[in-house]
Amino acid sequence: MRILLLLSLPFFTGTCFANDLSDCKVVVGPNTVRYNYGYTFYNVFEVSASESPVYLNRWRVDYINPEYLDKPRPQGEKDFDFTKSIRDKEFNVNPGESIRHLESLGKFRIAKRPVENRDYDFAIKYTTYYDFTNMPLLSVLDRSHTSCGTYKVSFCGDGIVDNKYNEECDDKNDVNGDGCSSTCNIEPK
Ligand SMILES: [Ca+2]
Ligand SMILES: [Ca+2]
Repeated sequence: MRILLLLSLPFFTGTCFANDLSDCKVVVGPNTVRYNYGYTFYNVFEVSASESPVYLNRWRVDYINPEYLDKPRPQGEKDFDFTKSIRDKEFNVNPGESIRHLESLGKFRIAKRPVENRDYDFAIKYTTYYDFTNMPLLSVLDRSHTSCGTYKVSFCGDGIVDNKYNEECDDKNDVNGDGCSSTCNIEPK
């Protein structure tokens, strides 16, 4: 019941997060995603075997370059929520466990093609807040943990032949009739 009450609180707001990866304790990626495809994004929370059990009670998600993501917002303004797995475990992660605890509510469509080559095009930053109510003596430990996923957007016209998405060629343009079509298929000469 206590946890349900905590969840009904408004989202944590007011802290200005850095618009880079400097506050990420863990960075995963860059993973490749495809322009105009839809994806579910999630974060895995791990507690090493040598740590104490962790009780989670709040979270926030921030973005770097959010314009790359067309978010469905299926439940009001919420993009993410705790998963059923972590709810079933009453928001408790035991030592040695790894759990998908935060997940997007629906698929986000990749809505933009990058115009220049960077280390990553967008990032999702997950911060989870610990609840030390049951272990007050441990509350001197770091209360939050930010882990970040970085992503690069692949598309027809980026100059990279991506076999995974059935590209036969990529001549860095979306023009037909020059040997490589606008859908990255080889054209007969
Ligand atoms: Ca390509
Ligand atoms: Ca072409």
